[in-house]
Amino acid sequence: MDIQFRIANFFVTVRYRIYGPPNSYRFNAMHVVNADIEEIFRKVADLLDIQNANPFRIRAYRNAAVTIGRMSGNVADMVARQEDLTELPGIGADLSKKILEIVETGRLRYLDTLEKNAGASFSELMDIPGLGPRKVRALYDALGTRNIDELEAAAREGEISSVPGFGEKTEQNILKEISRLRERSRRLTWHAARQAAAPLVDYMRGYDEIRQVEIAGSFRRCRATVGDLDLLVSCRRGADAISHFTGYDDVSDILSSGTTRSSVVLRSGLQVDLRVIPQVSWGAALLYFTGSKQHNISVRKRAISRGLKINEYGVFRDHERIAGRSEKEVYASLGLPFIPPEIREDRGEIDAAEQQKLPSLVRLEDIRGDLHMHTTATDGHNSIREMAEAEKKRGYDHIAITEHSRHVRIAHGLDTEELERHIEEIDSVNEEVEGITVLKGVEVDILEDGSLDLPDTVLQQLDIVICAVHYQFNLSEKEQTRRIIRAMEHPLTQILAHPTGRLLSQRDPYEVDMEQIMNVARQTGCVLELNAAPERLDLNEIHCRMAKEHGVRVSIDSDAHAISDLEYMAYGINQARRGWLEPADVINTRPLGEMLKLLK
Ligand code: DGT
Ligand code: CA
Ligand code: CA
Repeated sequence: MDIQFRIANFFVTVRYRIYGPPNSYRFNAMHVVNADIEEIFRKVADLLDIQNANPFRIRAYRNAAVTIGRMSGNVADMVARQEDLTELPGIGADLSKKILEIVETGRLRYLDTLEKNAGASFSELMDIPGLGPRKVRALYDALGTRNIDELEAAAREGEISSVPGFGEKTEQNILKEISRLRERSRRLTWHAARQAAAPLVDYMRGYDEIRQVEIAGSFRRCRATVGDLDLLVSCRRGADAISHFTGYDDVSDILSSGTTRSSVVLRSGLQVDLRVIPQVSWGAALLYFTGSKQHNISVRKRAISRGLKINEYGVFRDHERIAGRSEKEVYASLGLPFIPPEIREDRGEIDAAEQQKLPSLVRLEDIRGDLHMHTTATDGHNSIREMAEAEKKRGYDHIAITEHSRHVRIAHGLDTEELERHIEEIDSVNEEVEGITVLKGVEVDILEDGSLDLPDTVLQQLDIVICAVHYQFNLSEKEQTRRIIRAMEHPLTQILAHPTGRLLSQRDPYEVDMEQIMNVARQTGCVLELNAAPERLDLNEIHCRMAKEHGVRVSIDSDAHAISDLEYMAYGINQARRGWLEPADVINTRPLGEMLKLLK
């Protein structure tokens, strides 16, 4: 999907529809989301890289992309409020002007120029994992492959394996990744979906005639990625709701529009299906459209076995509606308590409900600390003190500052001496700030052989040692597993960060035997992290549940690089709930003293 095309297309539609011809158009800053700017900057960096541009310039765009991607406030809102963008870290006058251009026009002419100069869709090719700027260039030089279709054709013909530096394995990988890419690019992260969903829900709620508004589907179940939004409303006259809906500013395409349902595509490419629901059916419809499909099927089986019929209009005995207004009522009519949307995946929740054994899922209010974050000492944007003050406001009683170790050069990882200075700074913040304890931590790199990137003498001075894999993702499953296990068995490591390394819509998890990791975690007392960054959510829900079953404890951490990222904790909670985790399974639901006792 070409982001610039999507954005520009939207602007053309809206310009003409609302504002008349382009000249009279004044931008409406609402519509460009941070992810759009991030993606454009990332593409600029990649294209500059292919063209062997100045590394400093390339780095500037990459850093800007990261900065903007990690912000939870909207850059477009800052523009609307005429705030100074150069206040953002790494954004100078030139980048600030480019951001303005993107927010105002939905495009960056500079990117167009770079693409045009290249004469090929290099940016599209670089979306394929394993293909960086150099390899894309090499393939282009050898085979003339200019886009994904041409690359796929070349791979099928076996031409890629004949290019020096590319073997048959790479060729097969490219084919595999192309099909994964096509699958992935259809889904957004939950975070990105929320950025589109929240203003839409507000807009619908703002319409007097509408009584209830809810987003159902995978979004309500808090899946890590969302295919489309399923919006339900109740309204006296369906047609009013539909015309209000299709009149929403962010709509780029109306796919269908009737009297009780309509589908549109938002400017971000996200499809929204709206259904107008009669109030007597609200609960039945909410349950049906929340899904999952498999959960619905099991619910229907249960209804049938009790001589009932269930559909999106209600639960019926013969022709009499016996339930439908609320989900609670619908479940009750089937002899079940309310089942939280996050676990409606047909993974045993109906049996558990039947036996009154549903888990008491962990909630955001249960969290007392956050054990993984970065500050200005490495690649973060706020100081130790600022992070501590912000977390104190959240009511936490402890946090851990966990900078990168030296191996992660891109993130300015600390060496031994720098870390020791950093420890002193944390000590002094602890003296100044009351009501919250700042633990001294590190996110130490697991080197290729499974050893750690800092000497034991340094690690011993810390309260929390988190270990993590940040490179060499493509080892075999056996090697990767052995590498990680060695790090977990190190007497000083306490937490394994983002255990599978996945980056949603960018990188698949590395190959690792999670069953073995779980066993070693139990034996050693190593805690597994549920990294709550929206593009990670790693452990995933299946692994959370596995951890619980293995008696392995989980730590839900924001991995914040700025104060605004601290809210990622909520995304981690969503995922933990999907994995059936209860407060007792999560170490940072405990006050500091108890939490420390759970660390090895
Ligand atoms: P997504 O959009 O791919 O992230 O996933 P969902 O779960 O939102 O799926 P979607 O949008 O296709 O449909 C929304 C809900 O509607 C789904 O979770 C369950 C319900 N649903 C859709 N199609 C069927 C069906 O054929 N049978 C049943 N029982 N339920 C369905
Ligand atoms: Ca959906
Ligand atoms: Ca749908």
